[in-house]
Amino acid sequence: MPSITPVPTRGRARKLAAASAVLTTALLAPAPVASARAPGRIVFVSERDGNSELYSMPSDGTSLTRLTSTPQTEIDPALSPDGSRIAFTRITDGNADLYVMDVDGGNVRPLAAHTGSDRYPTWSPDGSRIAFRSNRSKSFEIYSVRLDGTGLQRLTDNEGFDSDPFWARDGRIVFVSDRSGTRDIWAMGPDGRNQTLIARAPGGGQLRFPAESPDDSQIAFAQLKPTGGYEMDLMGADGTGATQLAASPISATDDDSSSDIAAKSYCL
Ligand SMILES: [Ca+2]
Ligand SMILES: [Ca+2]
Repeated sequence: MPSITPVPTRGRARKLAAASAVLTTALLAPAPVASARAPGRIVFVSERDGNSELYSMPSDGTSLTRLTSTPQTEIDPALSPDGSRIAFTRITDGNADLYVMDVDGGNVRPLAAHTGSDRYPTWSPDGSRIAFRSNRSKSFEIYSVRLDGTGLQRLTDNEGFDSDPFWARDGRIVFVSDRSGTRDIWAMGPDGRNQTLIARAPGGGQLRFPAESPDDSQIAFAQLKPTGGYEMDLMGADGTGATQLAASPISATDDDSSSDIAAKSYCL
């Protein structure tokens, strides 16, 4: 059982939902690792062809489509809510920028480019904006931008580490922040208002990559241990009832490495 400290913030009753989670890491390449999923289709990262590329396949695995073919590193795929587009990170000469392409890999266009580390795109429920994290200012913060790259907004503003946004279907953005001393799970409105601590990490550990279930009743997340291993956990959206879904002894590295852990989760 993971020792998550819940922070009571919301008392409304929530129904349970069956959930599964997938831990992914480029360290496991060339085996495909799921990174995003829409009904009937999985988009994922694999190094099977020499460097990191994006692929998609139907959920039954009967076919495979290679979406990128570049010498750069493509990671962090995120399907749009309507399944027509994919936002992703491309790392060129060590600089991570964001792009959007059609679901078949065509029509690639830039979304957010800066010398800072721009990563972890996540779509708004209506598909009109994408939130991401960047250290283009003094520290890692969460931003959102329109699909054409205009209308950039900074949603967090503090000295700490804010990253790993997940835009939930109820409009809130769930994310990670260490403003309270450890990397904990927070949530905020789509405009950055009402930033609220959801779950505090146990001593020495770090919580990363939260993802809320479609009915917003549960949050899956990665917990990185002080010993270097990690596990995938699931808890209620109010931070209560944390349970372990999967664990791995693989050591985690810094979040900007292409070989670091990327965890995403999906409700069945
Ligand atoms: Ca590539
Ligand atoms: Ca960049």
